[in-house]
Amino acid sequence: PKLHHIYFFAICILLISCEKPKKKEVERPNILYIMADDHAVQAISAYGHPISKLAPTPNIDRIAKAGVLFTANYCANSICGPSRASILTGKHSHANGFMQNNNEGFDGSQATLAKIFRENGYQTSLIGKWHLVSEPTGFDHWQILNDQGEYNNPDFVTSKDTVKISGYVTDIITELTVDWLDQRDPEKPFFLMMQHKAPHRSWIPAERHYNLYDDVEFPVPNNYFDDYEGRFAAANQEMNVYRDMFEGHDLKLSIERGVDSLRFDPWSHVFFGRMTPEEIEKFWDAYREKNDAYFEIDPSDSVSIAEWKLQRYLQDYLAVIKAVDESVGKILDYLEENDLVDNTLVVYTTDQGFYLGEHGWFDKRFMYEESFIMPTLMQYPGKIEAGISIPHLTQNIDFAPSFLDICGIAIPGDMHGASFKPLLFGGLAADWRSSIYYHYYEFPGIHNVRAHYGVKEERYKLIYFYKEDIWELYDLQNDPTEMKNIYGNEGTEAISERLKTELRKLQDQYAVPDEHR
Ligand code: SGN
Ligand code: CA
Repeated sequence: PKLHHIYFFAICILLISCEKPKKKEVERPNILYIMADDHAVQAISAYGHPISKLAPTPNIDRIAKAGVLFTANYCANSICGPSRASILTGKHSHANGFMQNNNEGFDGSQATLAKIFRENGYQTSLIGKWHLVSEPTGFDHWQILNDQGEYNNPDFVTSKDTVKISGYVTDIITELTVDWLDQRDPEKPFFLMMQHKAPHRSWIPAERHYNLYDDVEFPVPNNYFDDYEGRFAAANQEMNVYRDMFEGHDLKLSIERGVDSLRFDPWSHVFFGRMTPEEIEKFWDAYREKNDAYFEIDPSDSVSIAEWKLQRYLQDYLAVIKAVDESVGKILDYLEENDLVDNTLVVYTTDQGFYLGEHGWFDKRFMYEESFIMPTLMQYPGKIEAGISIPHLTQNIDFAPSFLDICGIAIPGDMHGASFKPLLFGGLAADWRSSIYYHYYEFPGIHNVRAHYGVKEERYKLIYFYKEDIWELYDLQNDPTEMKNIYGNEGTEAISERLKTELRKLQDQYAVPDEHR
């Protein structure tokens, strides 16, 4: 071939390669943040707990398969509003001002994830549970449940009005989310928070799941009949399944065999008060027979009664989660059908963990593992390797800086959290933190959990109930269910001293004011 032929071919190749449609830059991914309320790690099958094997969550697990499972992500304050405030601000409770559920409302004038995303050209949307009392700020679109929200025919609040929407809360939130995705501006990235009420108390399943787990017997935790020896606050809570659950409201028991009337239900306005007569009839058709089984138990057999109550609790709680899992499946399918998978960081998490009978409990609040840990899964194919797990100590205060970092947005200097982007993208993390700080404030309050703060390392956890001046120390390696408070035991003094120093160091680092130490 002559030289001018070679030139000709070279120019052709150059032109063809130039003409290739340029793939859109994937620098600014969308963030699809899915959060449940009170979803325990024990109830997500990707985490492998025995309970979840009997009630699997195949759709939530898809996220772990396609991406990452966080195995040591913890909240800063194990209760709804405070956890949400920490997520939005990247700060511990004392700094964002939302320290307990009962307060005047989140200070929406401070910097939040939604505001920062919006300022950086993102469309921002919030659908579902909010629970921060004041109106949301920083969202182009928001449609939220009223306070805790209701399971059946729930009210949805917007800046304009409050409207009752027919249907089951989890399904409605999913539909509203899909509707919003359909009408969004496809030219701009989005930051979307889809926040379920489920599986929050009082665990009312979707009608189609009323009988889902009737024939399943869930494992009873070894410490279901905990005697709380050596643990003052644990002994004084009011969140015991067999003592504190309301037999109507929570356990959905009938007053008598075959009688379609609930036992004690102090908040009927959120239960039958939200249902149509036909829906109430369907409820009884599903529960009448299984409620009758309760009357077969000898009332003086307190162990059998307690175990029956645990089974009912878990059957309902996990049936509620079934609809959440279906919701996640619908959303993931939507991303696939609309070519959004590669360009979207999907997050699945919850505001805090939950007890499924461990220590005899439901609810949360304590710094003990089950309520402290937050199940957290993320996918971002191409960027996050599929099927990995992150065992590092991360916290909900890290969400805001991490999401911003992943989207190439500068992290405000006053956020407490750190970006875990390097951990996600396979970078080195030699200098990642080795301890985390926790602080629960809401006392006095429902469930009677004393205020406390503490520090957790991989192996040891030190907790201080500061109003009572009581310390607890746990060795999670030898005592993973936190049954033995070894504080003050011979030979543990040096560990306690070291952890106290670490605790004060963290309080200094986060500038915890003296009044909260
Ligand atoms: C309600 C629940 C409590 C729960 C709090 C806080 N009772 O008061 O059991 O601890 O919410 O939950 S209920 O029967 O009315 O649901 S949180 O998730 O919002 O923090
Ligand atoms: Ca919650």
